[in-house]
Amino acid sequence: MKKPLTLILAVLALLGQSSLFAQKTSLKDAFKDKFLMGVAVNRYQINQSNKKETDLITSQFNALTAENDMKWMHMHPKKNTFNFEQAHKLLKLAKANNMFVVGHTLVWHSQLAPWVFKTVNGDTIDNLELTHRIEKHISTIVGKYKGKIDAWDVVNEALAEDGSYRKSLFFQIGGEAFIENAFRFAHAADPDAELYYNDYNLIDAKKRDGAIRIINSLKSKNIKIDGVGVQAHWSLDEPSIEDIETAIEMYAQTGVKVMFTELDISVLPSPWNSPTADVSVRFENNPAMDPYPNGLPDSVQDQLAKRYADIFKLFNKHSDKIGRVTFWGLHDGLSWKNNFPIRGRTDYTLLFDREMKPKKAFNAVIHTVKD
Ligand code: 9MR
Repeated sequence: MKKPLTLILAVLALLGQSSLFAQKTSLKDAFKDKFLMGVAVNRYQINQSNKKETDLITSQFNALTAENDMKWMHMHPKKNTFNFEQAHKLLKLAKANNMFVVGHTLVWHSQLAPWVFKTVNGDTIDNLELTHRIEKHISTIVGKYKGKIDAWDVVNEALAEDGSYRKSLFFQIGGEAFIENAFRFAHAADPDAELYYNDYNLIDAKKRDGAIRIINSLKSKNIKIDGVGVQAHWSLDEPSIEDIETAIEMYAQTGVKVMFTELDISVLPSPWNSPTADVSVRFENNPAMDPYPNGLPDSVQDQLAKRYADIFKLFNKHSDKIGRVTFWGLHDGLSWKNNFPIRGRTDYTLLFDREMKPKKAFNAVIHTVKD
């Protein structure tokens, strides 16, 4: 009689421990031997306006990215005006909590300042002037944080969906050399900072091959690039685990680290065939496109948890190639997906709900390490 009872008690204790494990373990601790776990923070969070949010950020994550505040329009709004206030505050929060800091982002066609491509007369600048402006932007900002900001998304979204260069004004004026210039200037300003190329849809074969072309081209010219940032704005079924795995392996073969830099999983119907992050495209809202305004049904909650678990199982398998996984927002209420590609919807993209409570997906992610 004694033995079975002891066994039952032991099993019960184990079961209890396993669910307690998920509740008590933080993401950063659970994945400490795998990769960094990061989060994108908004202005209020950088300002530490809400203690509950600050506590969640610092207890769960060990890497920080500014969701908006370090983009060109904020840091360099006029030709001779730089604004360092928010970046300083971000660093303060990060350093006080031993967190890795990613500078997002140096050269991007979006959230730019209107003066960047214009002469004082309103004409479009030439390549030489563009190169000077990119150099000043990068050397001033990266130089200011030399030895403090650990890594930079040097160039963001320079590719079109077919893998060719996006026809942004950076490309139209500067040609493909604007990319290598940006990496050169960043390296010169802080030789120790990690430098990344960052983009969305980087699992799709054509765009993936475009990114590999950029990485190989930089490497062939001896220009430092340390990582590729796969943004990872994904859905419940796209991209497939197989395609994500192929991309991880192919990127790793070029010799760079793979980073998942803006992870979120939308559970809402998409007006497109494939997920994207091109913020210039928007659609009208209607009830069919916004099916869960009052809460997520359990069945979809389960699907989301399973999708997250499948993704993290794959990440764990390839943790030798992955440097960091960053979630694009702290909790569902703050996800940019509530307003994109349709404004005013209710999405459930992240691991914490609108009350900042861990969702099933959180436990599922933690359990991929434990199991
Ligand atoms: O999450 C950001 C959102 O608050 C901004 O309105 C938007 C404007 O372009 O940028 C979002 O972040 C983007 C990131 O900087 C680059 N990759 C795509 C992200 C989602 O648009």
